[in-house]
Amino acid sequence: MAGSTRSVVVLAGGVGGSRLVAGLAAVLDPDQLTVVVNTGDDFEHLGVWIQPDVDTVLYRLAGVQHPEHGWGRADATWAVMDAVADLDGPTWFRLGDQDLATSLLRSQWRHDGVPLGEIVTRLADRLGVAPTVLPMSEDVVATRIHTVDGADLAFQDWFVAHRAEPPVASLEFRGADVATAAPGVVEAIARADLVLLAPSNPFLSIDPIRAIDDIRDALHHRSGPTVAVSPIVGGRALKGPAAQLLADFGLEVSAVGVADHLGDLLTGFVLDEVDADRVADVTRRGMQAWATDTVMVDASAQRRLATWLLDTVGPEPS
Ligand code: FO1
Repeated sequence: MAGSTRSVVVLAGGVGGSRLVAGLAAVLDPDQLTVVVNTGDDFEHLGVWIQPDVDTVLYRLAGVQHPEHGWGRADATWAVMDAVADLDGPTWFRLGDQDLATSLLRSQWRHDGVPLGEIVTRLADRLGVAPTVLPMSEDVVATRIHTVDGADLAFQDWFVAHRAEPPVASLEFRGADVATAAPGVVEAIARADLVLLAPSNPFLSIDPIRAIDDIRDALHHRSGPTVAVSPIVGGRALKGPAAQLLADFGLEVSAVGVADHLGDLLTGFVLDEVDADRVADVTRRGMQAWATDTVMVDASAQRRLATWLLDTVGPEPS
């Protein structure tokens, strides 16, 4: 690891982002890594408060995430969902028994008035997760999907119940205008040698985070490098609706489209090697650009990309 990269902050959302987080956790000491997680996907369901991206990151760092889904837990059993179905309850959002335990405890602590950052810390400690995991805010920020045909959908309703199919006119991060960064977030960004944007959905995972004024300000005012890894490879998202949203919003459906969307935040952008021919198009936009193998097919690929990033895009050795 480059000697000068002592503290790294990574902004992350769902499944794709959590892979890079796992790679960074494998090559950095825990006190060198802070993960700031999107909470725009959070919602109340079956009476419990669910935080999908927080849980995806925690389970991935704990090594207990569901291998196929990427969300929920590897050892998932579905007795509760089966019983809910028997009682004609909602089963469109699949909560495994073990995953439900996380949300039950979270909901109890939330009712007891425990701040969200403390709840995430308790869950991280109990899952044996060593790096610092912070929610972007302790205030509720809810991603709403305004569809082309005029619907105003809650994120999970659009993403899961409607399978992310209705074309999107605009996104709203309801509550972001009055939300503040969770304790520790602004400080971590300000002192970070390197801020990384994981290959998460730029609209659904990164935009809610930068919609919070003091986080956006901290990102704009920091002196060190801020580098994103493209979630679009060869014109396609490896998982999720990022490519479709680029098209819905009239942006180029490519890594360059993502660099355009995130541009004013970034000092650098990493494309996958299949898009190496587009590096010059990104540098023309006034940021550094590199191409490497960004597809993290397994744990060693996660570690390899993390090591490459720390050796290549980190601050110049002092
Ligand atoms: N995504 C689905 O497509 N179907 C599901 O049934 C589902 C259940 C689920 C339960 C807990 C959880 O933490 C995440 C879950 N997700 C499910 C993923 C969820 O929609 C996340 O918001 C995505 O990972 C996007 O970040």
